[in-house]
Amino acid sequence: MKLKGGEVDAVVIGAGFAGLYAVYRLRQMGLSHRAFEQGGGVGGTWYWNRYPGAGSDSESWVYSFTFSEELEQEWSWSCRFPGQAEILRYLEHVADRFDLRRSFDFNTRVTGAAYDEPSGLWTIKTQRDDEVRAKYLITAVGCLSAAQVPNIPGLDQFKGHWYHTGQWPHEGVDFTGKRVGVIGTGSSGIQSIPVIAKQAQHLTVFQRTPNFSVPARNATLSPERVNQIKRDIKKIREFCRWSTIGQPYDWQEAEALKVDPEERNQQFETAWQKGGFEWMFGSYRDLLFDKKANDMAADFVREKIRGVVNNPEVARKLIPTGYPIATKRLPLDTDYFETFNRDNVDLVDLRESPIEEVMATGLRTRDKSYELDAIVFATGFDALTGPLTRIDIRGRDGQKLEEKWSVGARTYLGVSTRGFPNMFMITGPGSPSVLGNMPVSIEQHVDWICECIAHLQKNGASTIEPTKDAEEKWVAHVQDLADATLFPQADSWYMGANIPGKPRVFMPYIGGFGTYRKLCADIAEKDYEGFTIT
Ligand code: N01
Repeated sequence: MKLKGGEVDAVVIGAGFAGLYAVYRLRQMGLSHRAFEQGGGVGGTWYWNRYPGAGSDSESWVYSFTFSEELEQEWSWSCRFPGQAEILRYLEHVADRFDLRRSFDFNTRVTGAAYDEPSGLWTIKTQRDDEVRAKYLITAVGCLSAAQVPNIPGLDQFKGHWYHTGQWPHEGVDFTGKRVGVIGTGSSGIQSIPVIAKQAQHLTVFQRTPNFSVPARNATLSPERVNQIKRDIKKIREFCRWSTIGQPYDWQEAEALKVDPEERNQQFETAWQKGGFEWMFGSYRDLLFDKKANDMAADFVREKIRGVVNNPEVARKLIPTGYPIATKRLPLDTDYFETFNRDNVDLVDLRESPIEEVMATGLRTRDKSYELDAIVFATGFDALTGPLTRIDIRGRDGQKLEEKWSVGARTYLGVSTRGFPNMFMITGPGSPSVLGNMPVSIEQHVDWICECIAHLQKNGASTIEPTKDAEEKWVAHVQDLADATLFPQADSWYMGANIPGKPRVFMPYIGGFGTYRKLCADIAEKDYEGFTIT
């Protein structure tokens, strides 16, 4: 098919890690493209999430691109877990170094994309009334980009300022002398609470579900350590690619239930002192499969919380119960539990006394009113499906993606969905995505998608889309894998449980990054088995 004027081969939506790399690859392939980004610059997650304390939970040297050896060697990270500003600087550097910005229209939100059967093209519309036609639609919209502010009566009457962590003002917020309320104790709350507490006159934390958290133990990297990482980086990266969660460590062979208690405690303690996700995901392989094993890890953390928090009543409220550890996304923290020992910090347990309304001067729970100058919503996102269904995407016969997924996301490999030909989702639902180190998932998806497009172009193919059978089997497989773990036991955003009315379905693929990578490669090798190519 020959493209006419005003048409491009591909449209990319988003300028985070995924969109930047997609544009880089499309350019290398000599395909015409346009890219749209609703923010005023590159960065995606790191453009929007500027709340105090925001930063990566993956080690800096693996939370970055691998596609350019020069880039890898030139860029030096300052610390183990870089903050938002440093990651954004990195992504801006990547955009400049590879001259990627000129492909993007910034401040331009894609409002809709519709597939036109006769021409085999997508028409993409933006809020600035652009209309572009493209053979391929590549969504790089992120998994956690659709911010969720709960519908609490009275918010419009509030006389102070309120913020969502995922849409933080670029000029920053000064909480000095202010009475602040933070709602939510997920990763964003747990990162921001200790920092806000140090600045605000008073902080009230409104907690619905207590969370487990592991110390990050962030530290600056010495020049020697930076050099050593750069020397070893190829090996480290290769390990990440084939590991379970895209990190430079993996489950141990040993099982918590089979080692003696002293050895187990010693292992937990040593890893705790080291900090980071490795405490959980470099530990015993049965922790996420066997409730008894999981309880051992959970009890270890509960004991740590008791040991840190001075007031036993506050400790009781902070101690998570009722769901297995790490089945809600495990946060890393810097002095989170210690923060509740401060004189200017109070904890409100919303399970005992739920929020009833926002007043002009603060918040009222069932039992008490709290005077506040500012409210921070650390209340999360409509994860994985939200960023896609908030765009009016229509496939064959005008079918809306939102309608197709009203019973839960249905995809093949998390990269495509039947009825939406030539639409590729980078880290879509049904792929490993959020279950590990995002840049690893993103690069694998972009590479696979671009090789698939190259295959279609080479063979003069018009469309690709999954067969009904392949999609059904994939959805069932993703579910079976999740059901074999403890994950479905938690009301998590992985399950869609944080969004009222969202179907309760475990969304990511939990079979491991390496296994998934191999599966995708095999499918491509077998002439894109499970897809119909016309
Ligand atoms: O959101 P969350 P997040 N009333 O959904 C509570 C990534 N991330 O922005 O548990 C009262 O985890 C809710 O309570 P409950 C990471 O993948 C990464 O913190 O539903 N409370 C919960 O406590 C992460 O998992 C990084 O009962 C309400 C909190 O708000 C994901 O983003 C940093 C409520 C939401 O927690 C999302 O994290 C930050 C209501 N109506 C985020 N509604 C790093 O890599 C919700 N809550 C460092």
